[in-house]
Order: sequence, then structure tokens, then C-alpha cells
Amino acid sequence: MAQRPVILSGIQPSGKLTIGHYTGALRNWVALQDSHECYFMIADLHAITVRQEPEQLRQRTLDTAALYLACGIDPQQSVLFVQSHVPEHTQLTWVLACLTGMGECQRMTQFKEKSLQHRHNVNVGLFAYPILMAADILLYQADLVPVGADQKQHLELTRNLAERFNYYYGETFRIPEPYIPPLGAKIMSLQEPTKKMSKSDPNENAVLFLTDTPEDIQRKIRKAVTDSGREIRYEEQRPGIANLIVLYHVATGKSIPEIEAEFGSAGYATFKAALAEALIEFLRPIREEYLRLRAAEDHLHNLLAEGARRARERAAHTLQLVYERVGFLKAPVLEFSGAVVSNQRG
Ligand code: AQP
Repeated sequence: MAQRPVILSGIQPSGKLTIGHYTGALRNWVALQDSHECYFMIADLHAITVRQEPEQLRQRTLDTAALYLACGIDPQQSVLFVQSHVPEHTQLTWVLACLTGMGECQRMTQFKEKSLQHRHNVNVGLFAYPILMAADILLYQADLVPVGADQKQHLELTRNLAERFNYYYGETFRIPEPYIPPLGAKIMSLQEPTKKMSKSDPNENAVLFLTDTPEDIQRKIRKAVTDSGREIRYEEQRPGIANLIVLYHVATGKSIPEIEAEFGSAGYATFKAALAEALIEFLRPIREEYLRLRAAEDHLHNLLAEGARRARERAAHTLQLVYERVGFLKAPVLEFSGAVVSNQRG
């Protein structure tokens, strides 16, 4: 069988997933599964660049896995795994970090933005985030990486690092290309529609979570910020109503002109009521499947263990090649006594 192009992507378990993660990532991933060899990770190493509460992080990692599945990721077809279960990610990061200039990381727009957002915790991990992302991609010899506009700069760095490594040490990495999904709708905050909808937004009314109840959805849509005027028309200078129209399109599959023709001058209240209903019906099967899968925690752990095994198979192969090329001595095979090391004295 001809080799299918390899794809790697992931989402950080830094909060509950939003409808933006569905439109910008998950639905595109589902569409790629047949034609590509897909590696979908839960990016917990990336998540701790911002402070996370440990028990919450553990729960959210499982929540995210259940949502990947509820949205249609097939664990037989695709490799679904937790990033920290594959230690090769951090191991390759170090090698790549030694090839990265400080200035290259300093230039990253996301670093500048996140440093402002988290002024009290501008840590080295946040600075090195794009190097970890490069390691994620290069470990799997990915051909394609689905990226939103905000990640293009990081992919460019990945390509530069791969070319630099290949130049110094010989052909090792495939050079990945960006994959711009055909359906890349960016969903904006319901409260500040010029800002991307983000799972860590402290204002819950700004965010539609994939697991929201019908009551949550109704309340959030009712409170969603709209612009002056009455017409239901998609215009960039009216970001509030434009965002709601996009959401209606996502929930119903109707085109923007169809939606404009259907609602025209019906008024915001009528449109919002129809939108809330459409979103409730659209999210209902995802939420129900999520609740079913989330309750079967042992099954989730088993799936993630199998995913880690399959991911490591590929990642370990690349890392071994990298270590050889760099000049590391072949590591001895170690046997451990199994003794437990305690942090308590005495
Ligand atoms: N609002 C969105 N619209 C469209 N796509 C979105 N994505 C995220 N939000 C939207 C897509 O999800 C993938 C990465 O998600 P992530 O959680 O790893 O990173 P993020 O983009 O930083 O997401 P958040 O919700 O904004 O996270 P926090 O609040 O933790 O910083 C990408 O494919 C992205 O395009």
C-alpha cells in the first residue's frame, strides 16, 4: 500500500474545549483520517508553560481524550496519545534547543503576547514553546501540519530547525509543509468578538464549550454581544453578528447568503433564539457521547496506553537516528532493581 502523508496535531488540555477547537481543529482532523497517517496528541507538556493545577490537569487530559473521540477521532485509524507519555518529545527538544538562537524565540509573536498575559510567570518553557512544537512535528517525520494563522511563525521555525539539523548532521528530518484546512472558521469570543474564543478566558459567558448544557448555550447566546443595527448581515465591521452568523453556519451547514436570506430583518432576538436551538441540537450528540466515554475511565486509559505505544514506535526511531547523528554514545540497556526511591529521610 502506498504510504499516506503523515499529519501531526494537538490541543493543550489547559481548559475545556470550545466550539472553536471543533471548527479550527477537530472536524478537520476527522476529515483527514482516511487519507493520512494521523498522530493526534493531547499537548500536556505545552499546557504547563502556563501554571496548571495538577489534579485539574489530569482530569482535563482525560476530558480532552474523551472529546477527541466524541468528535469522531477513530483510535484504530489514528494514533491518539498524551504528549508526556512519549519522552522523546522532551529529549528531541533539548537537541533542537542547542541549534536555536535566542533571537529566534524572542521574535515569536505568541511569546510576546503570552508574556504580557502572564506577566508573573514568564518562564523558560514559554520561551522554548516553539522548540517543543518543532520536536513534536519532526519526531513523527510529519509531511503536513494543520496550522491556524497564529501558528505559522512556529511552523516556519520548525522548518528552519529541520533544515539546519540536516545541513550540519546529514539528511534526517522531513521538512513539513503547512496544511491550511478548507474549513478553518475562526470563532471569536461571544463577549469581545474581536478576540479569539479561548478556553482559558476567565469570562465563561464568552466561551461556548463543547460540553455546555442546553441552558448554558441559551444563556450565553442571549448574552452574546452584538453590534448596532438590526440586519442579520455578515459584515467584517460588525464582528459580533458576523461571529454569530458563522456559528449558525457551523451548526446547520447553511451558507452565509442562505442565513442572511432566512433572517434578514427578523431582528437579533429571533436570530439568537434560532441560533441557540441550532447549537443545542448540534452539540447534543457530542456532549452525550463525551459523557458516555468519560464515564469509562479504564477504557480511556487503555486507549491512551495503546496510542503511546504506537507513537513511541515512530518517535523512538527518529530520536535514535538523531542521537547517532549528533554523536552521542549508544546508551547501555539498563536493568533496574525495582527499589522505590522515597523523598522522605530516615
Ligand atoms: N476560537 C478558535 N477558532 C478556531 N480554531 C481555534 N483553535 C483554538 N481556538 C480556536 C484551534 O485549536 C488548536 C489549538 O488549540 P490549543 O488549545 O492547543 O491552543 P490555543 O489556540 O491557544 O487555544 P486556546 O483555547 O486559546 O487556549 P488557551 O486559552 O489555553 O491559550 C489549533 O488548531 C487552533 O487553531
